[in-house]
Amino acid sequence: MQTNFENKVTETYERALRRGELYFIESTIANITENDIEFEIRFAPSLAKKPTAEHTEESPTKHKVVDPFAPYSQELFVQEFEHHVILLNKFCVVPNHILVVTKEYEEQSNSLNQEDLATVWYCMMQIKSQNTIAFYNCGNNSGSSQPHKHVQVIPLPSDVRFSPPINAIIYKHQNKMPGEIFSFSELPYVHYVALLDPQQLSGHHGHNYKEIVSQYLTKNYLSLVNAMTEGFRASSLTGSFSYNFLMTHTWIMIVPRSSEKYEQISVNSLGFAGMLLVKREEELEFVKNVGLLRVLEGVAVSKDKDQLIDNIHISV
Ligand code: B4P
Repeated sequence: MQTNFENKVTETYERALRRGELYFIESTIANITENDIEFEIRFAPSLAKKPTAEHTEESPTKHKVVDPFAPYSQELFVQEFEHHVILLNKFCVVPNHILVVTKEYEEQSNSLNQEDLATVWYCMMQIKSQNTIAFYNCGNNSGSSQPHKHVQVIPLPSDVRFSPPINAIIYKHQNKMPGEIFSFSELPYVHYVALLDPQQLSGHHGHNYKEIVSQYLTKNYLSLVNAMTEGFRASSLTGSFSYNFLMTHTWIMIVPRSSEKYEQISVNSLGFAGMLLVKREEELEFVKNVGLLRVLEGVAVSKDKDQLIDNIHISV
């Protein structure tokens, strides 16, 4: 049964689509298997025509970039919270793709805070008819195109066993202690994962539920951020860097980034969920030829020590 929130998302989506205020981008899925994981490559040719930045009409010569989230389109508005608004994604590849946007402008390179995670988790919990994944493209090399802080939540198909595809590896490590940080030998790039404790996330905390759960999520998110920061410090290099953060109902993952693109392929957080998006036939062929893990390794930080140093130099 759909919750009020889910109904509002669906109604707003259908109305905005009907009125031409939102674009559903048609795509096809190709699967490729590497290291026993069946990855998904989404091919969305019409996205290649999407403009990459919006400019103000009054001063086109100055190329002032418009913030699409302030003011946001009322047609895409779903719900307001104390610190956030929930909007529908104007250019979605899957229906009901929502954005959790800060009301006050904040940089997309900032860390997530407890309020961000509380709102994102609320949205994920309210979408009951499908599983969801939340993601945060943090920093210039993360695949983000909008600098106003926003976390995204997309519904996942319920009929696919490993959805998102990266679950194929995560399910092999269900014996890990919740909160323990680990990584997978199958993946060639630096990443940090932790399982979430179902007991901590259950609804048995009474009226303090939101506070307790968001504290728990923040603690786990920050421990991944700290593990990543320590990894960089261990190589005696400092500086801010970009990363992708992923969260499902059962695990969280962080992947430091060295660059936005590998050759022509731009990768955002969903690439590391095992769901890469490509916009041109040549890109699809390129990924199939070079290998998807090679593409991901190319935009992340290779586990290879020498490359780790090189990549960190690029990203600071
Ligand atoms: P960012 O964090 O800045 O970047 P992004 O998700 O990589 O999206 P990008 O804009 O680079 O789009 P792309 O063509 O690569 O997110 C900004 C968000 O704001 C995006 O969701 C964007 O669509 C949205 N937005 C922009 N203008 C808006 C407006 N005026 N009002 C409301 N929302 C606005 O990818 C296109 C879409 O496909 C993205 O949403 C992307 O997240 C999604 N996608 C990528 N891989 C996918 C996959 N495997 N499966 C399903 N969806 C996928």
